[in-house]
Amino acid sequence: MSQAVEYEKLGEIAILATNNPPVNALGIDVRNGLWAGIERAESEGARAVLIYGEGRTFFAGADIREFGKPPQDPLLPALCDRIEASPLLVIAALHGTALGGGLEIALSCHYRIAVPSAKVGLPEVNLGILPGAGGTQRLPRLTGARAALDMITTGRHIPAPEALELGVLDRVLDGDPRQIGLEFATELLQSNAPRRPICELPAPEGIDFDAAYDTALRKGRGQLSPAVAVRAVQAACEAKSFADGLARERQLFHDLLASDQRKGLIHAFFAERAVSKLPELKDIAPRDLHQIGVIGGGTMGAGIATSVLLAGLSVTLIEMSQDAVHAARDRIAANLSGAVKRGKLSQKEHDEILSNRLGLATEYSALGTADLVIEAVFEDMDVKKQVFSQLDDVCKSGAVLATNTSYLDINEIAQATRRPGDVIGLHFFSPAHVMKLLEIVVADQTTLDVVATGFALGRRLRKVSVRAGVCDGFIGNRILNTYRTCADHMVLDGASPYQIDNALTEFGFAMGPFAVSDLAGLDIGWAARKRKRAAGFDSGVRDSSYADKLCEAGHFGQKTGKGYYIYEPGKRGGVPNPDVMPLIEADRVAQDLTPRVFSDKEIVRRYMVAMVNEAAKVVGEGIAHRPLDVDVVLLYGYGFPRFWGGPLKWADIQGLPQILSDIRRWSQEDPYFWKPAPLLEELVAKGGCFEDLNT
Ligand code: T1G
Repeated sequence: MSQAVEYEKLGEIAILATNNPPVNALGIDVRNGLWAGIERAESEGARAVLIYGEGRTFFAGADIREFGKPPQDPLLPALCDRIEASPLLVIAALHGTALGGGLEIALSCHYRIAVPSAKVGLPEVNLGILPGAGGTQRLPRLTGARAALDMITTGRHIPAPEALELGVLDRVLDGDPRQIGLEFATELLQSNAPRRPICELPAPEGIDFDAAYDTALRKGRGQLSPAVAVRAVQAACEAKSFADGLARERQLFHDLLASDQRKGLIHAFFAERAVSKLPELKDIAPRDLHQIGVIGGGTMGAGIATSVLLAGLSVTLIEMSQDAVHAARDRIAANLSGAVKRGKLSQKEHDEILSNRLGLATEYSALGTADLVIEAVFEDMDVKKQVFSQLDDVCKSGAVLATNTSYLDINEIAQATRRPGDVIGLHFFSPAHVMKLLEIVVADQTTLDVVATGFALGRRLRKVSVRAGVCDGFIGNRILNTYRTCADHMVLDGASPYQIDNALTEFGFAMGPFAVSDLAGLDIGWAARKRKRAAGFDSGVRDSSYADKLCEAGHFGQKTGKGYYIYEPGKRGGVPNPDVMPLIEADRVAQDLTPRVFSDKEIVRRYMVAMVNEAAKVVGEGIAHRPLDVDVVLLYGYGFPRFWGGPLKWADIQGLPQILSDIRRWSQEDPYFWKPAPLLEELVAKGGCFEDLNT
């Protein structure tokens, strides 16, 4: 009997208790244990079997780490069929999250009971696959095709009371899973309840599956698994037999298992969990975090304060004047009202936060007791230095001094204090109370416990925190600057901003680079270009003026209703601004450039290769310690399509040698922009890939 599954017999009931921390994943030991347990119960004359999980949850699914490895029998589908076919009454008692293969095991049982806080779901589409152990065939027989499709194509975790209503569960009862399971099993035996194998239920009524398929494809924006899962549920309704439906599910499951999207999505699953695990922080305790200070109540400052308040901490926000204090309070109140509207906060909590946990002041002395202070003032080095020297004077010893700068040199800011070891970058993304990404920027003298404190804050704020080193733009903005420049170059050479945006949304981005610029505000790029021009461009940099002309005309994008697109109030998205192409054509003429035709394929390739090349430089220079850090930054901060796993996972899937040869070919036309990253050359030379550097 495997160690992972404990067997016990109480009267007529055999009990199979699984203990495979952290989430009772259905790895080979668990599968063997369950199979052997069923057989033993049958051989020892039990009348019923109770299956439940020890620890924090029922089975949270197949063991994802086994994907891509040689399969080991018994496989999950066979185990589910074995459980369902048992002549004994099999009952599952659920708590925590019964997900994927975990719910499929429960569906192969004859009765299901759960504690009220339990959740059930089939989230396989989020891993680029579909439920492959009968979930697409058994669930619709209980809930009907429409409800099953909603669960399977969204991957939603359904609370137990709703699952009871849907017919997935037979009973919801408070208590310990083992106890409520035993009571339910006893009651079923006493009432001679029949076995109820779901496979014997009639096929559910069909719906318009072609329409459901198209909807899933459209919503997936290039991700295939939800749409393919529709075809599996269709088989549950249309197949001649349950076995035929299972076979169809299996075939579709294997198609997706072999797909690049599965590799990308599973990489994203583990990468987003690995980014906060830094070997250098093992055994390093973070400093205490109770009272947080925020300097500056503009959009970013107010968003950061909101994020901190929503995490249950107290905030003291400093602004220059009473008017600015009131404006900051209004912004925070508006953010919190938004959370009330989204059901994330009750009105009572809203009021309690504003009256008890938000302090507002104009004097820095109000920060004397703060454990950590986040500065979010105007992006100017002199202003930042002045703020940090004041913080140095007023903050208690041991306070962490953080800056939200998105590109300035944090080493230089730290030098404005007598405690550079306490200075760190906490780079939030706008809107800070919504965006999950937090770049934790470690300066040369930042101490490890201050880094640990940054990650501790990130956990409290439910952020995905990624460590970054100091350079212009850290990880995300530095790489953005490169692929954005590549887009500008393609425009000068003949592509239109609209063709580029379409090609990249087809590739899977929520928005193309020009629509993103309109959203962020064209004035930000304009200010950056002016700053760089003032500093003097390197020779070889290609400059363009069409974007400046748009700004000089007062068109800053969505905030002015006009940019690359024209936006009508109340309407989603914009229509191309007819003034843009003439500006671009004039720029080409002025630079004596002959436009050429770009295919969508070439546009995506150049854009992605530019991103990968700069990302390889960022890893090569140690700004990002691992390629997965870059992938997670782009996934959570820059709308990178999750099913590709991130730019460096995409690169590994595409193949590094071809990427390097593209760069070398394009460097003949633009040797300044297309310089191959040394790390990329090194990896290609030794036949390696970025994944090798993720361990
Ligand atoms: N396999 C292996 N490891 C897993 C795992 C799994 N299914 N689920 C979680 N872990 C690890 C995770 O990597 C982390 O490890 C630790 O457990 C805690 O997780 C045929 C084929 C259950 C809601 O998609 O959604 O069944 O980082 O940090 O925030 O149809 O984990 O500590 O080393 O996420 O409390 C379907 C995936 C599989 C569920 C808990 N199941 N897991 O969230 O903790 S496919 C899923 C989750 C399948 C069949 C198919 C969440 C969670 P480490 P955590 P959490």
